Amino acid sequence: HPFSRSLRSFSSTAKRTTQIRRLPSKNDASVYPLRISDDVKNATRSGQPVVALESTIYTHGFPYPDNISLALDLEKIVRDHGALPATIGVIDGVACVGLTEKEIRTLASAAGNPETMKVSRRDLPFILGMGLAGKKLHGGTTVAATMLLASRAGIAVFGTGGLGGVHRGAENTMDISADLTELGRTPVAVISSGCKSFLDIPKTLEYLETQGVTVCTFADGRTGKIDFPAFYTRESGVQSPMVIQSPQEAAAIIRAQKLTIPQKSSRCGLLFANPIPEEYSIPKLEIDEAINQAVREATEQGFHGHANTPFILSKIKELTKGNSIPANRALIESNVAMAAQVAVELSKISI
Ligand code: PSU
Ligand code: MN
Repeated sequence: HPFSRSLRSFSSTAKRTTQIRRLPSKNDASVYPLRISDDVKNATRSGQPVVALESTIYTHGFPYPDNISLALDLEKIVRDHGALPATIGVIDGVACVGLTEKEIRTLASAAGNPETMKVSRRDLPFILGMGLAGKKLHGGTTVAATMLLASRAGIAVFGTGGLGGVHRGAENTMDISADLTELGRTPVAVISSGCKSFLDIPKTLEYLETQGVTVCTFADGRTGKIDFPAFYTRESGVQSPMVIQSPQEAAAIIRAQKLTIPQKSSRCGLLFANPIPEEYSIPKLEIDEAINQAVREATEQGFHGHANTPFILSKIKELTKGNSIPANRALIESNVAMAAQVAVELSKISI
């Protein structure tokens, strides 16, 4: 038929003259930009405990090759506590919930490569869309993007190191991490060591209150006034809005939120702050000095926007001559162990 011939020649011309590939059809599962592992699907369906883990700490936090051993170690900690780990990240333009060991190695090995993206909420459509269009990038997901993907996969608990927050001077720069708005809109419980004091901690807590986010600090037996922790140190000088004593209490709070707001899209995130283990805590004065200098240099050298946090993190590492690394590692391990315990407790009470 002459018409079909002309269509054929039109399409082959189009193919030669443009670089854009045919986008996958909606039923083509092999090129769907989101992949949830079978283990995670089975566990969430049957109510088994699952813990989400982020990957910006591997791509833009811990250096290679320590990041690989950390990533595998965190997964082991979750398993040892009787829960399933789901490390989340973007591999070759596909968002993966439940990375394989090989994929974790690939992503962690891509740390330091300028093409490797730090993926927050705003970056997800870009990196996944570019993947569909043929440019396949790797990316480490931040707390915000990890929460979003965890929630999509039906995971309720997420363990990490430090949370993004309201930056110092935000009244001028408006630099407020998307982690905070994500907590305001996505029902995932995040267990972290609070946030680093290069951020403005009082403003961060104000912002979370406005967003309706429940913020509790684990007091593990301590009584009296408990600070919201500042990552390397247990003291921030800012009192925690609420205090809890155990993973059972955290699980009960998650359960209560679900019972009072049955509709998932109306619920928001919860933040459980787990102070750094006492023996690793760095004196506040010592760490404050390094943090203040890091913030000064970031301002002087013009590192703002999404480049600000990674710059400050690497500067702190340099200024403390690597002394901050064991503390950093210890607190992440402790948070992930706590997250696994919370997930296990939650699985016992949610039928
Ligand atoms: N703070 C830390 N360590 C980190 C991060 C923040 O102490 O690794 C990472 C987390 O992935 C967090 C992200 O979600 O940085 C926040 O970046 P931003 O401030 O650009 O939103
Ligand atoms: Mn920011």
